[in-house]
Amino acid sequence: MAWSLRFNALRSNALRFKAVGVAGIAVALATACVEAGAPIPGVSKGRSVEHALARGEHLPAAPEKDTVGAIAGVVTRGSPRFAELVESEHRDIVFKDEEGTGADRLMAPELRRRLHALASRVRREWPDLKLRVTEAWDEDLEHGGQSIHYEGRAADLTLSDLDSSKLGRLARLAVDSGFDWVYYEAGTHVHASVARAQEQ
Ligand SMILES: [Ca+2]
Ligand SMILES: [Zn+2]
Repeated sequence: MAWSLRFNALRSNALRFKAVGVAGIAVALATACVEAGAPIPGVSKGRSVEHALARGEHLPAAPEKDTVGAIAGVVTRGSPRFAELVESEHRDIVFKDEEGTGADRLMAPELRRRLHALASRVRREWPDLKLRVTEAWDEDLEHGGQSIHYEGRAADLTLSDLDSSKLGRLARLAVDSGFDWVYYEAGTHVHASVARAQEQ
């Protein structure tokens, strides 16, 4: 049937209508006829979906180390550089702290400043949700290589509802909050890092 061939040719954003019967098919066909760049059905106006980062995308396009600088060394607990880390006790941020050590709350001052700015943007965008930090300073060397986490200059972020469909937008808000390098790294979180203060 002609309509089924056309239906198969629809873009994926229209396929969400496929299960709702004849009326839904009519809507889907109408969608296929509009020009590229038209609003996506089911997405409210002003949602800035076009400004969300795509999964696997990072901004800027340059590699992280070229943007924020390589770590000078791993910061270990009790070392002089450990004393330079600061703690976040922001009430609008959920800290996962699965380690039970409080390490997720510890970070470089320049990271905390951006993190708190992002927490405010998150509350404005989603009043019922909070920013969630699953990792900041990492003393367990779980990130491999010369991770920026080892200096407390990177954070792994989600929202409190763990809804992965919002991560692209969260990544954009991180860019807007002044993080120097933002990566929608995987379906599970956004990684965002900052340059050392003297490099800014
Ligand atoms: Ca953690
Ligand atoms: Zn990370």
